[in-house]
Amino acid sequence: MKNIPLIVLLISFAVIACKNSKDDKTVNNQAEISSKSEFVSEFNKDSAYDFVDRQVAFGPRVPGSVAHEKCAEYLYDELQKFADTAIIQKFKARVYNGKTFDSKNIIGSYNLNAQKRVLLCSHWDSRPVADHDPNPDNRNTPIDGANDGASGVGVLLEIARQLSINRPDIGIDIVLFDIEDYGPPEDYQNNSTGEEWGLGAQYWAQNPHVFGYSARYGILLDMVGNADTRFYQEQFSMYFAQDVINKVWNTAHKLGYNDNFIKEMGIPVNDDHLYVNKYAKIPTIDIIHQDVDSPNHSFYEHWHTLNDNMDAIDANSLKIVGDVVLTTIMNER
Ligand code: AHN
Ligand code: ZN
Repeated sequence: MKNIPLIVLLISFAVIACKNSKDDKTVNNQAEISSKSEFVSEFNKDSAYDFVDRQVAFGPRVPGSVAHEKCAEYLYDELQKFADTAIIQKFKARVYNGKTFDSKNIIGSYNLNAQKRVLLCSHWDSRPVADHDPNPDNRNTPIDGANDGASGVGVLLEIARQLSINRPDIGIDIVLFDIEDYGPPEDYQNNSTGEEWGLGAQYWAQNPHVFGYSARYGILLDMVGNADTRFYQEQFSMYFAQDVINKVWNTAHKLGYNDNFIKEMGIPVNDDHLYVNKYAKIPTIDIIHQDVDSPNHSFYEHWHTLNDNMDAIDANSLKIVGDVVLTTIMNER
């Protein structure tokens, strides 16, 4: 008779103990959910499309042109509206044929005093020649660069606008590089070193806008606006910043963008991120469309042709990239 209450007592303790541990777990999970996965992107695809359109409307943003000058003012004004500070970094760039251009990297920053920072970048100039155009008569004509240039900048301007509404916990620097696309034409006969591209990024990476500048990581956007985007894991990004690739592609898959962010190795691309990795030593990835079946260097089909115009831009693609990048940075603490 004496033992029965003891057993009952023990069982009750066990039940209570079990219940408590379950409750604790539930509480912990809820705390985790509310502090971490709460962010839902409100990236607006029409707004992003409009930011692309506005740049293209100036005409080709070729270094030395009036359109280039006017577009620089526009980009600076937009960043000044949305970021805590905006600055223009002026420099002279010498291109492959010996010509020199007054050039401008345009930079918008949030939370200037934050130690933890992320760099977002894209190039804003457009190519002076359509050297890959199917029609030989077009090959000396400057391109709109709706995808090659304006798309990445359009996504970053919409991200800038979003960050002005819903502020990030960390520091963010949006750097729009000038004079990426003044590399030698396809038929250029002289030797080239490969370093004739990405001149704005080369300058910034060796002369950052803030002395001793660093960031945890960087994300470069290049050709992110065509329909049916396919982002493979670009090879220099894998070499320098595999953790960043994993973080971004995992975020994309959580958002359901598995068909656009493909977890397979792409080709290496000599792009702005290479210099940010090499000179600024910031692990930086390149989100860039690659068409592994295309004859046109695996880039998007209208790459360096006159068809790289607004007709080639799909707002849904801008949204996919925008959601992924914005969600990635908003989940940083
Ligand atoms: C080369 O073709 C060597 N680099 C391509 C980088 C680029 C040009 N991205 C856009 N336009
Ligand atoms: Zn280009």
